[in-house]
Amino acid sequence: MNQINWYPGHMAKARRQMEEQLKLVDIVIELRDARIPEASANPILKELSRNKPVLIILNKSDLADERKNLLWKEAFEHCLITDSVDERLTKTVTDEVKSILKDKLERAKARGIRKKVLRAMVVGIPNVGKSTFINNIVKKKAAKAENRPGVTKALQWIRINEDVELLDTPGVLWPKFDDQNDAMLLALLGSINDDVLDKEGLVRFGLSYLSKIYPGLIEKRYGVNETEDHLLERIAQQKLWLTANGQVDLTKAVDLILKDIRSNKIGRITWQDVGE
Ligand SMILES: Nc1nc2c(ncn2[C@@H]2O[C@H](COP(=O)(O)OP(=O)(O)OP(=O)(O)O)[C@@H](O)[C@H]2O)c(=O)[nH]1
Ligand SMILES: [Mg+2]
Repeated sequence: MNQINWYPGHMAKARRQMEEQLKLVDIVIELRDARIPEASANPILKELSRNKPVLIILNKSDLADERKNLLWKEAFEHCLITDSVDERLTKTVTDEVKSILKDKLERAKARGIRKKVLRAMVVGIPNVGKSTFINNIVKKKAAKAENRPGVTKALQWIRINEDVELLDTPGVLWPKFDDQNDAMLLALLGSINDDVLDKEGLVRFGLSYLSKIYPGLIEKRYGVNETEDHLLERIAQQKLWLTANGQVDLTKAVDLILKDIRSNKIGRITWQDVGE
């Protein structure tokens, strides 16, 4: 499979702007995809936010393995498990932010400084759910959100209440993936523009992982034993995804399986384990 890379111009620009805005913020809220908590950690963001407290949000937890969500939460100092239908999000997030910043706020108060608004920068890879998360917190459609990477193109401040402001940022990746396995996972779950991907390679990679880690799920969804060779071809045959002249239609199979994987039709799956 070819090397995966996707670093369009708006991301480099966003990175520079985020660096500037960082001076103004008290805390960084980093959204990760709960299905790939390590691969969705952006090394650029790590570097940018090194002097700020970071609250990690394991988002899209509704699509991830419930048991593994809890294991992952324990792996981080400050972490919340969320999804886009979480109704208590506003309170949970504001409480957590205030608790993380408690000492800082008390020190400021002791020096006679009354901090008016707390500012948080919301960051994360493309399509992880940053804009949806913010809309959910402010309980209105303040930021544009869509199911494809690269929707947010510019930085935007959004006020939650008199205490807290959030900065929505464009999803950014980094110029080069050192770990191609991470790149495959990001691509598989929709954080990289499909136009630059070898989708068939991705689906084979996905099926191979599923057959090892979640035996049974493939059989349940497609009626094919997961230990078989040529799984992709077997699934297409079993589901009768055929071309006009009766051959298995691999293009169709690839598209349908990729869609199933991204929308958790196969099951709740976490693609990385703690300490891997
Ligand atoms: N199942 C599920 N879908 C979610 C969740 N959060 C967001 N989504 C969906 O994920 C897609 C991307 O959401 P956005 O909020 O646009 O993501 P973003 O991080 O702002 O994306 P960029 O601006 O492109 O970086 C949308 O279709 C959302 O409905 C979640 O917790 N669970
Ligand atoms: Mg967005």
